[in-house]
Amino acid sequence: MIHHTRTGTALAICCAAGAAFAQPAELLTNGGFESGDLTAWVSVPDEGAVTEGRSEPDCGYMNPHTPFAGRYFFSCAVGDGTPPGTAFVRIRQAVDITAEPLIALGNSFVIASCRVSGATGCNGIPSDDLARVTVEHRRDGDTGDLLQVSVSDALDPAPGAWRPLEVREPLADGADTLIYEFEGELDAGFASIDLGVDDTSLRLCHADLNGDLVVNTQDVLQLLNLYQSRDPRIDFNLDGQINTSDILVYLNLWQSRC
Ligand SMILES: [Ca+2]
Ligand SMILES: [Ca+2]
Ligand SMILES: [Ca+2]
Repeated sequence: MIHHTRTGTALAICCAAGAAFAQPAELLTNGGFESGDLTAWVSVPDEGAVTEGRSEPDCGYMNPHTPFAGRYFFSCAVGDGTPPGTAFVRIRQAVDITAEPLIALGNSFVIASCRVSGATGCNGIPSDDLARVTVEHRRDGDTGDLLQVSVSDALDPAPGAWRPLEVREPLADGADTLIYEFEGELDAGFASIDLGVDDTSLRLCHADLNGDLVVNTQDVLQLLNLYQSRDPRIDFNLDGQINTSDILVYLNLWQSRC
């Protein structure tokens, strides 16, 4: 979250022991599924459901059955065997970013992430099925021009373990809508897998000042260069002036690596 922060306030945030640093805004609604239903999400095809963690036998539909966080997660059966399933499942959410601050900075980037788990069928054969996160950058709404697609590496959802899946990409110029999509896909030769997804997240981040998609000390050096020239792009508190307040706001972003 970008705050319109005065120097004194920023100093207090910066220097208070144990104080929380500014965090970028979470753009997804119901990203942890804690409403207990698929509010804000679209499921394609309609083969999955929000599931409450509970104790069940170690094989069968709705494994894994323990959420990564909270009480609820999204679970789906991907398969071509019995009972009939589907070779893929997707959940999608479109996000309007026109009201987000600082997206004109030119070096903003997108982080999309989730936690994924899997479970093998009752035969115990390890699965080699895939999961990935995709973000579409669009202009003129969620059915408008497709500007860019960001895709994570595919992940084998190891049985029982929640594993992170993440994509970082520059925000396409002119994008006003982002479409977050999680996809689980059955690998050829296997009959079925149960996938769990939780802790989904989509954020716009601004701390990568040199545009290499990594936030490290090189970006702080770049900040000092831009500060010396009073570059208007580092007006991080959006007050029309370039001063130490902007440095403090940036350091909060930098601390969160976003
Ligand atoms: Ca959850
Ligand atoms: Ca960087
Ligand atoms: Ca400023």
